[in-house]
Amino acid sequence: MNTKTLNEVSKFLSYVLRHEPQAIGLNLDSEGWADVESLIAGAAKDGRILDIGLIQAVVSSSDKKRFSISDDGLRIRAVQGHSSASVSLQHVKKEPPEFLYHGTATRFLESIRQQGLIAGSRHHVHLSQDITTAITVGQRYGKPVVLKIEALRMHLEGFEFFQAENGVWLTACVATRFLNHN
Ligand code: HQG
Repeated sequence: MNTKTLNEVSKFLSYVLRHEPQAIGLNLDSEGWADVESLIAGAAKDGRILDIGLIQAVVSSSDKKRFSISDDGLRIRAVQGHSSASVSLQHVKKEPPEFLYHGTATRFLESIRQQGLIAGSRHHVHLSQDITTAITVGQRYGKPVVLKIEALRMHLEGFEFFQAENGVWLTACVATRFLNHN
């Protein structure tokens, strides 16, 4: 299976499993799970031919382990990144390391300095444990800049942190007093 096809299907799965399941008449439960058969049927109505082999190939080749398939093989979900209101995934609460990183674009800095980091349309602000990942994330929106977050101090002050199945750190928002330029 070529990389272009895998990337394209991965983007489609991110779209329907994180943001717009109704675009193909799909239902997600509150933990984000969708029936694989319904996903294949919904995609087909949209003119997109998927099969279980292709879906499994996308799941197993995802560099960020974006998706997981249930043990019985019948259901699939995105492990983080949702904006869909019907989903409220119960991520594992965890004590963060001393620092976490957030990659963004320089053009957002002024607003971030005023408001802190906000989740926007997603359910959480996304943070990473390493600077390299943060740079890649920031590059998606322009000239990247990495912010260093005093995660442990936030945690000690009562802010909750979660870690998604794929290692991405999540929190509701980050106030400016916890933010530094790396
Ligand atoms: C910015 C990818 C102005 C924030 C990645 C970001 C991640 C503000 C953008 C995951 C702001 C939101 C999520 C404020 C935050 N003013 N801009 N107050 N607060 N922002 O895509 O974190 O490849 O929703 O810095 O790897 O970039 O899709 O979030 O630039 O884990 O699996 O608003 O998406 O994963 O952008 O990325 P996003 P994100 P996937």
